[in-house]
Amino acid sequence: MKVNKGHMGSTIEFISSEDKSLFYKDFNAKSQMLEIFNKCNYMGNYDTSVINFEELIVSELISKKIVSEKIFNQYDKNLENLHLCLNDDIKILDESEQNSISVSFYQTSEVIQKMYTKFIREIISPIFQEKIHYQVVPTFRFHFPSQKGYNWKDRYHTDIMLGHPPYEFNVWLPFTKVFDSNSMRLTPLNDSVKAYKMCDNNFEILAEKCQYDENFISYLRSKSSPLAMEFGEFIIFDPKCLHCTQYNTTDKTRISMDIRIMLENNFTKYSREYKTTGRKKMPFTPGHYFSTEAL
Ligand SMILES: O=C(O)CCC(=O)C(=O)O
Ligand SMILES: [Fe+2]
Repeated sequence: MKVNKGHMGSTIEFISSEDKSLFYKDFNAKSQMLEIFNKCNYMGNYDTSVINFEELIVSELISKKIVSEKIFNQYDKNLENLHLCLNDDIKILDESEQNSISVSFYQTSEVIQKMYTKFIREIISPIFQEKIHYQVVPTFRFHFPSQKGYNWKDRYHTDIMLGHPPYEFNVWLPFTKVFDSNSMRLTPLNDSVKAYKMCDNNFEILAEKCQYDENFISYLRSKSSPLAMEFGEFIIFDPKCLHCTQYNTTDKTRISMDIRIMLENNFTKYSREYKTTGRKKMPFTPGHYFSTEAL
């Protein structure tokens, strides 16, 4: 029996047929990735001796008492071995594909917050001609091998189906080497658009097909591939590119950060109001989901 799981039921809702058609006006707007970069994703890198998230994450894990320094040292001070230093219960994933460590990183020390804005200001912002607003609270993901609670098919999604404005850019960066199933799978834009068409551009249908339609899942699997990246690299991708976390069958922990950014002038392009679909209904505007300041 199909139950309302994953993105099913938490997809964007329209308050009227007008709202719906305004949404699709935005959804069908020309891709900014193609306009700016002429491709649906852009890979870049930065100097990890200047922007060193790795050492700050280790200190944060120790100060949050998630791991003890002594045990971490025993496993070569290597974040890829983090799963070996932890009890199983804090690795369990919830329905929104997060574990308690990722959730605890919604609040981080000031040094991490400063490093985050430094990364945006010095690495991401110069890529664009306009200033950018950035997601205030970045998502840190700790993705462990054979994680308990992962009892679903890889759930392909676009953040747009969860209420995000189609004008965002997704930015994703690993703090460990990422490969095979410990990484995120990403689908090119043209294949993602084909997948939307197969679902009549309806996100409830998409959410259902992603979990229960074997042909659809194999279509996406054949078109997508896992990001193979190192600490010090980042990728910016079109928000319409379907992507998913995978069941990690490697023997390495993956730690990554995902954020969304918005060009300063893009807020004026919204044809409707965009809010998170969860309980908080947070607007995707400066001073709420996005930073007040533009860097
Ligand atoms: O890192 C992952 O596995 C998923 C990230 C994601 O969904 C995103 O960057 O929007
Ligand atoms: Fe996502």
